[in-house]
Amino acid sequence: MPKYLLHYFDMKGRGEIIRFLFAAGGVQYEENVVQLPDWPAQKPNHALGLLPVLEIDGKPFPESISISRYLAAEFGLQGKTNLDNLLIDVVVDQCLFLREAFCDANFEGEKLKQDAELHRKFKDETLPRLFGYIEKVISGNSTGSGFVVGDQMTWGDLVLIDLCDIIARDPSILTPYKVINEHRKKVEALPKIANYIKNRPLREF
Ligand SMILES: N[C@@H](CCC(=O)N[C@@H](CS)C(=O)NCC(=O)O)C(=O)O
Repeated sequence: MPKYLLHYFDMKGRGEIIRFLFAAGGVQYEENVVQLPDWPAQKPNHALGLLPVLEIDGKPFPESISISRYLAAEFGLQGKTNLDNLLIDVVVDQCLFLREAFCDANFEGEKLKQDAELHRKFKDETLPRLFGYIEKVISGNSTGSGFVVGDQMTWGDLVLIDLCDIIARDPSILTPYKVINEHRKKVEALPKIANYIKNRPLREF
């Protein structure tokens, strides 16, 4: 097994999906948790000047989703067919779009903001459209497993629960989405995931 070192901030953010993958894979890794005041000194050490970065045997790789897709392949958390992997990628893309839209409506840099119109648009237009689609994907899974694809959890399921955790800051926002709520409960109850969530540091974002 290679030696893994994750560089990310003391927040869930874009690093949490990588932590979820290590938990789901049952694989050990080390973490350099960067505190914000220390970041300006560390930023020039990273080729893109952004985190997360995962070092694999000392070689650094940026980009949270590229890293996640790689770890999913390494840990057996991809789909079983190319078509399943296509559907996972589609769901992951929808989740990324929703994360951006949610952050635009709620954050100004590190600070919280409340843009009422962006918030309304997110809740009443963007979320129903994209979650409506994702609910159809889950309901349409021919195995009836309740996962995004196939009969086992994949990294697509982890990306979705990670997104739900972020947007559930306002818990009522998820109420209309029965299939997604059931999916979230199911994935969060899987032993390795439940154990990770129970023991992870308390981080709001
Ligand atoms: N597409 C990149 C985006 C990375 C990114 O925007 N990272 C932010 C934190 S979530 C960052 O490093 N910000 C610090 C900075 O801009 O100096 C990914 O998904 O990994």
